[in-house]
Amino acid sequence: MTRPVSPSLPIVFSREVAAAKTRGAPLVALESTIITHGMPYPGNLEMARSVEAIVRDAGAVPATIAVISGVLHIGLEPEQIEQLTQLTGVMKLSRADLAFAIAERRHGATTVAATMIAASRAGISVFATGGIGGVHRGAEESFDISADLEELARTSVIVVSAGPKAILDIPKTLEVLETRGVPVVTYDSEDFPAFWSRQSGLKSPLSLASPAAIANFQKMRSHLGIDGGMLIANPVPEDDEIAREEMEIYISRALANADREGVSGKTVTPYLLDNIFHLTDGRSLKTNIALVQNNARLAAEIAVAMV
Ligand code: PSU
Ligand code: MN
Repeated sequence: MTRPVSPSLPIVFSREVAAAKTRGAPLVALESTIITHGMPYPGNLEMARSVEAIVRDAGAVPATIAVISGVLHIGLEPEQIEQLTQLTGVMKLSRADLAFAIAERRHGATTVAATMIAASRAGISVFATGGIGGVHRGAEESFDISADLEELARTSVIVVSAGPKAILDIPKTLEVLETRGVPVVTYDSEDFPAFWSRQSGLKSPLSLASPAAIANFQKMRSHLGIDGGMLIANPVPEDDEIAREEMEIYISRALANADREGVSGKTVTPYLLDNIFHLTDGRSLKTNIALVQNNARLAAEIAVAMV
C-alpha cells in the first residue's frame, strides 16, 4: 500500500457532536479504554450507554473518543459503541501510540492521556472518566508511572475522576501531580477519595463545592497563562462505595497475583481491575459503573458552567 507523503488527520465527529459544535453547546469527552480494557462485557456496554445518557440529561453533549480502523472518532454513533465492545486487537492508546494507531489504521481505545489530547484538539475542555492512572506501588523498582500524570501537566482539559485508582500509591501520585503543577480539587469534600472508596486517608490539596467554582478556577488559570489540566476528584456516592479497609484486602491479593504472574507494562492496570472484579464477585464493577456515572454528571455540570 502506498502512503501519502504528508498524511492528513482522519478525524470524524459524530452527528451529535458536529451539531453541538455548530451551536456552541457544552461538550463532555469520554474515554474508551475503560470500555475495552477496564470492564467486562456486557457491563462495559451498559456503562458506556448510561454515561452518555447522563451527560445529555445534564444539558451537555457526550463525545466518546476512540480510534476505529485508523479513524479518530470524536463522538461515537450508538452502533459504534456496541461495535467497540466486540472488536478484537484493540490497542490501549496513550500519548506514545495514539498517532501510531491512526497511521497504521488500527483499532485503539484512548486512555485518559490520549483522550485529553484528542479532546483538546477538538476544542473540548471537560472530560469524565473513572479513575486516572498514577504512580504504581513499587514504582521505585518498576518505574511504572502512568503517562496520565504527564498529560495532566501539559494539556488544558478538566478531568473528572473518582481519584486515582486505589491499586496505586496514592501519596506518591499526589506528590508527582504537585511537582508537575496540576491542581487536585476534591468536589464537595476535604477528604481525598480513593476510587472505590470515599476516603484515602489523605486530605485533598484543594476543595471546591460547586461546578461554577471549578469552571471559574480553570478560567482564572488560563487568564494567568497557566497551561495544563486539572484533576477533579469526585467521591463515589455513599451507597455504592466499598470501604477502604475492605478494598485493601482485595488490592493486596490482586497485586500478589500480578507479581506471581509477572504482569508488567500496559497490562498491569487491566489485569488488576479484572482480578479485583473476580475477588469481589463483581461488586467492584458495580461500584466502578456508579462512580463513572457520578463523574459524568459532574463533568456535564462543569461543561455547562464553562460556556
Ligand atoms: N478508569 C476506570 N477504568 C479504567 C481506566 C480509568 O474506571 O480502566 C483506564 C484509563 O484509561 C486510564 C488507564 O488512563 O486506566 C490507566 O492505565 P495505566 O495505569 O496503564 O496508565
Ligand atoms: Mn504503566
